[in-house]
Amino acid sequence: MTNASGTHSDAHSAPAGRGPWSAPPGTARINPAGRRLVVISNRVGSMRGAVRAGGLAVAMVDMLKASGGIWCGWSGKLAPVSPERPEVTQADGMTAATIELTQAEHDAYYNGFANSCLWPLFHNRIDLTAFDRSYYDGYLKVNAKFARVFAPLFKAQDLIWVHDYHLIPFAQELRAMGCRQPMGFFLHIPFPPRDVLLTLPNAGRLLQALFAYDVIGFQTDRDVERFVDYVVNEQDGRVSGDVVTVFERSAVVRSFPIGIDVDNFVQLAGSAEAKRQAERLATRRFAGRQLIVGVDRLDYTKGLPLRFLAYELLLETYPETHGRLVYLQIAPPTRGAVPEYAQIRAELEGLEGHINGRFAEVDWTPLAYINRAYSRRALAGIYRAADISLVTPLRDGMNLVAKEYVAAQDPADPGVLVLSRFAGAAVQMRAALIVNPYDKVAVAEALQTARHMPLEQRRNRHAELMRGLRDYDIDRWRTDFLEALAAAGARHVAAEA
Ligand code: ADQ
Repeated sequence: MTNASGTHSDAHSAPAGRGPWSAPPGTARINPAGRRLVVISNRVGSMRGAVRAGGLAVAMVDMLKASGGIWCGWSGKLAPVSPERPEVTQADGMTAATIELTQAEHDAYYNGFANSCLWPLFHNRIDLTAFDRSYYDGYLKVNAKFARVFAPLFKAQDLIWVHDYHLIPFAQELRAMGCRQPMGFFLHIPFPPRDVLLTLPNAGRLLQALFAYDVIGFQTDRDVERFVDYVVNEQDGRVSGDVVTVFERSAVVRSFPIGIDVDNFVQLAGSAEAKRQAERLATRRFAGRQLIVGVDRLDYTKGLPLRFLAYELLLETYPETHGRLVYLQIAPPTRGAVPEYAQIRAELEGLEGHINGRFAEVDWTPLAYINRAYSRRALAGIYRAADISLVTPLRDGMNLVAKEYVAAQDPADPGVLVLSRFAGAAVQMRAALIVNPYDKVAVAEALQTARHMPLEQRRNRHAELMRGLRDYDIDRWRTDFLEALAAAGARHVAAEA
């Protein structure tokens, strides 16, 4: 692992949870040193919604409750006129502050610049990237509005943690209003290579906006390297240790690979609902057959058409799989207003029909493709029942499904993870079967290897993967980030004194 300076990063090797607000393992470790935490993301998760939405939202809520913090963002609702004041609600020691957006704001900011421009671009899909100036204007306006509406809620001692590509210019807007709190930004998606980023007409301005933050966090050291490559070679930036200086500002730039709440997922997999779900799969639909599972948001970055084709190739190459293997792909639709998402949906339906039409028998359907979301518990049961998990994104910041699958396994008889080398998770999960998702022959062969992997090898790989999951879990991710942010804030104070 290398960091911004090309030296060994401590992001993966520092002891977990040793921050000023760390308590012994097993107790709530998050207590931001007397400072209140403010989280800003596109959408705000409610506590009930957070449990459904998964580990990340739960981790945020825990952290906010521990500091009496605030979570700010879009309410998820559209209104004819967007208000200038947030709706503030309080529950269980945390505050949620939300605003509604107009359809036009949402179209330009969310469907437009965030999801039709930055999302494809950062995932190396220049071919799908819509460079529309009106999208960028709308994006800047909504970021400015977020800053205007939420800033009155912030206190001088707060730590401000901003999430993801929707909100890159948010801190710059706050700074222009005179806010001096420590501000950190975490990018959940990959950072693109320099040549890809340079296709964005306003890349320089966007990158300059990032330097209003004190800490800029990425999923992996590869993302850090790509970011530094751009800043040094295109903007004359300087790097010293993990501090990058450019545009007359300095920021700490580091990787903070996101993890999961491992024990919670182990417990979920042992819950009554998970067991019911697993039994349902084992005794009814997939009785006596090996099960491959894929769980992804329906998104063109997840590599689903190629994955279907790799499965088809497996069925074609190894006729002994017929009647003995089922691939269950769960993919709930997202971002329906962006045309590429409707296209991928239609493409997958066509491929599903083609594969089942070609290979199915009256008593066997080789591919089950389901477009719905499941509860965390049901999902844990599905993972547990699966002999193989197929996680083959073409590009992914991290990929939490790979981690959840491993945590849900029975250590005595674990399944096998087949994982794309282009998921951030592949950096840590070397004991998975790592594949090139563009190479359907390699993916089909990995599936065949997984089908026949001896128990001892499965156990060894699983144990190693679990060690990695526990070493860098969600608690360490949030603690490391907040420590870096608090330290950057302390340096500010010292510099200004
Ligand atoms: P995503 O692109 O959404 O996240 P991922 O990391 O796999 O990708 O997270 C998806 C989450 O949604 C998982 O927790 C999964 O369990 C859940 N999920 C998926 N399908 C589901 C279904 N049918 N029912 C219920 N739950 C479902 C972005 C980045 C990733 C990065 C994360 C976190 O694109 O690279 O890992 O943020 O930083």
